[in-house]
Amino acid sequence: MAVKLHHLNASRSQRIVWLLLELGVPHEIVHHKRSETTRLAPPDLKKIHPLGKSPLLEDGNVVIAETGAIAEYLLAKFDTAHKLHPKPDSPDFPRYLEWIHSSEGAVFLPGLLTLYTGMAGITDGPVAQMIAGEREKVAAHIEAHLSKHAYFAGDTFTAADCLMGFQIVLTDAQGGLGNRPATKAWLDRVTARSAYQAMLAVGV
Ligand SMILES: N[C@@H](CCC(=O)N[C@@H](CS)C(=O)NCC(=O)O)C(=O)O
Repeated sequence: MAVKLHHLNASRSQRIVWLLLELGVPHEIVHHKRSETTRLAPPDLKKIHPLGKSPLLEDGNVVIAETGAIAEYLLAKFDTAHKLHPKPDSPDFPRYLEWIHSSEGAVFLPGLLTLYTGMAGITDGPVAQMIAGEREKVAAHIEAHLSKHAYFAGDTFTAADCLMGFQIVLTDAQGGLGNRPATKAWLDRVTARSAYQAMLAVGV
């Protein structure tokens, strides 16, 4: 039976669409649309999971939320050959894990805060400056990493690139990449992948 992904437009669940396409896992996408006024997900998502947020994955009787958890679930079940995630004894594994979790953690937060403070009209003052500082710190950290490694986990493309992709596309769209040649080169490399292009056709 195909897994079912509940996807919200203009959301981080793009990463799971991309990962499903990279893995070649048979899947069904159920599209949900944000409210034009609140930007929240429609209430029917709460019938599937109490938080009503996307992405949400259904696999038979299993319902799983949280992007990182969904990614780990899919990889454990459908990437037994470890094409898209290093084995625990690989030297790339700790770095891979860190980026997988960073993508919803310290790396994600400044972009989210920029979005919310922008919506609230807070564009200068101490809070805006603090957020700009955090964004700069994160962008410099990513640039330093990608100056030394072709991909987030090392020399090969992994699910960590899918998960980090959304942040970097968002940062780029917010004009936050500045002069970051290694990050730009990585972005060009991964967005040229056929699975990324296929994701754009279904998952935006
Ligand atoms: N930590 C969760 C966050 C999920 C989340 O906040 N999803 C957003 C989409 S980017 C959402 O559903 N927002 C609509 C809402 O909260 O109603 C994850 O990693 O999946």
